[in-house]
Amino acid sequence: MDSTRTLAILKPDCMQRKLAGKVIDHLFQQGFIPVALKLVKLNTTSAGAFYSVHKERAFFKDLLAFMTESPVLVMVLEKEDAVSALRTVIGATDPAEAADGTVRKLYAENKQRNIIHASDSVDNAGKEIAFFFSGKELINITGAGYDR
Ligand code: 3AN
Repeated sequence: MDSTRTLAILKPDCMQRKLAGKVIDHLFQQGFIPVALKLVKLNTTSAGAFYSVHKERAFFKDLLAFMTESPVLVMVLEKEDAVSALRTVIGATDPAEAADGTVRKLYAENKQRNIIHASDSVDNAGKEIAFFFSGKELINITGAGYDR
């Protein structure tokens, strides 16, 4: 499994509050490089499939309602140890518990409206990337000029 790539989703609250630019800039400044990016309007079926691990949780129905409110920006980000690096940069699920300077501490409102999703394991990153992108959509950034 490729540990240099992870999936991030800028959630409906991030889009509605026009914070996407700020969050993307934050990720760029932390050394993440996008290798794929698209705007997606999830529906109950696709959001339910993406979050199927949570289907027994009390918040599942609310989570689907929230994730289908507005389009989301889905990105594959590349960096060394991308999965754990991005989890650190976004902070805890609950912004009240997130470390200072993390994306969720800076911008999130609560456990549900928490701005950004990031894959929680290398295994899940592979599955989540494949959920949204075909292999052809992932750019090979070696030699793409980002190392200058
Ligand atoms: P994370 O996004 O930090 O990996 P998960 O995987 O535990 O957190 O939860 C998936 C999503 O479900 C969260 N991003 C959040 O939007 C929502 N969620 C998690 N816990 C709660 C909760 N207790 N109440 C409402 N929504 C929740």
